[in-house]
Amino acid sequence: MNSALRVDLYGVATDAGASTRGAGMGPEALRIAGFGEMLGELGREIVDHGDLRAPRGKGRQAEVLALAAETSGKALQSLSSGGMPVFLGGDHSLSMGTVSGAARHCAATGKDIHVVWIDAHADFNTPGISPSGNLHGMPLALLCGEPEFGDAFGGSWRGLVDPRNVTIFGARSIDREERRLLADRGIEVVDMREIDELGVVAHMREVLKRAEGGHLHVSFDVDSMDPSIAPGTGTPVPGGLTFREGHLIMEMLHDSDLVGSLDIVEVNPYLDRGGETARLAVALISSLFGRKIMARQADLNQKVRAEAALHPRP
Ligand SMILES: [Mn+2]
Repeated sequence: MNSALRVDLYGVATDAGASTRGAGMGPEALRIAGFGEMLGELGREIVDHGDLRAPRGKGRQAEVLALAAETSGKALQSLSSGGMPVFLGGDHSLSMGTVSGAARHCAATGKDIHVVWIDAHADFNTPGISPSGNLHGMPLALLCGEPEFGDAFGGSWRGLVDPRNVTIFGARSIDREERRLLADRGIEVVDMREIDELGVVAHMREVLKRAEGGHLHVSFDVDSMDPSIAPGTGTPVPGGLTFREGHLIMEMLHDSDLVGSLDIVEVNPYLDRGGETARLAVALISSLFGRKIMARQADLNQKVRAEAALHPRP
C-alpha cells in the first residue's frame, strides 16, 4: 500500500440492498470502534467526508442506484486528486459504485483494475437467477458487465471490470445458478476448501502476482470472517476465515503496495455483540494499513536506507 496517499473516508449509510436491516448503522459503528483514530495512529493523513445517504421512499432499488452513482463519483474524485478512497458500509451493493469509480479512474490513467472480493458469498447473482432478489448479492455481476440487468442499471458502473481480473476470496455460500455463471465467465474463486488445503498465503500470492502493475481494489465483506468472531452481519455463514487468516491477508495486501481503494461492508451493529464485529474490522484494516506485530527485516533495511538518505556521511 502506498503509505503517502491521503485517505478519503466516506460512510455509506444504507441497507437498501439487503433483506436484513441494520447495516446502514455500520459506518457509525466503525467510527465508534476507532476507525479514524487507527488511521491517525498509523500516521495517515485522513479527510473524513462524513456519511452518504440516499433519500428514502422511492424504493430500495432506487436507493441503491442513487448511492452507487454517488460513491462512483466520490471514488473517482478521490483517486484523481491523489487520494485513496475508503468506504465504510453499508451493505455490499454500495460496491457497484465504489469499484466502478476506481475503474473509471483506471480507464483514464491507463491502468488495469483488479478486484479482490473477500466475502463468504460470490455476489455474482443477476436479477434473473437471484433466489432472494437482494441487490447486495449482485454487485460483482453488474460490475463485470452481465447483460441481464435492466435499463435502470445503465449507469457508469456497468461492465467496467474484466472478469479475468477478479478474485473472490473466502467463499463458502454460492447459489447454484450463480456457480454456473462464475464458471462460464472464468472468475477466480478461492473458496474455503482451497484455503483449507493450501492456506491463504499461496492464494494471496497468486492474486497479488496477477495484479502487479495495476490498481487493486479490496472489497472486504465482514461475513468472510467466521461468525464466531464476526457475529454482527446480516448473512453469516459458518466455516469462515480465522482471526489470523484475516490478518495475514491484510498484511500481505499491505506489503504488496498495490491497494488503491477499499470497501468495508456488511457490519450490522444491530446484530453485533457489543461492537465486537466493528472492532474486529478496525483491527483487520489496521493490518492493511501497515500495523505490524514486529518489524520485519525488509522494513528495517528500508528504515536504515531512509535514515542514511536524511543524514549523508560527510
Ligand atoms: Mn458481500
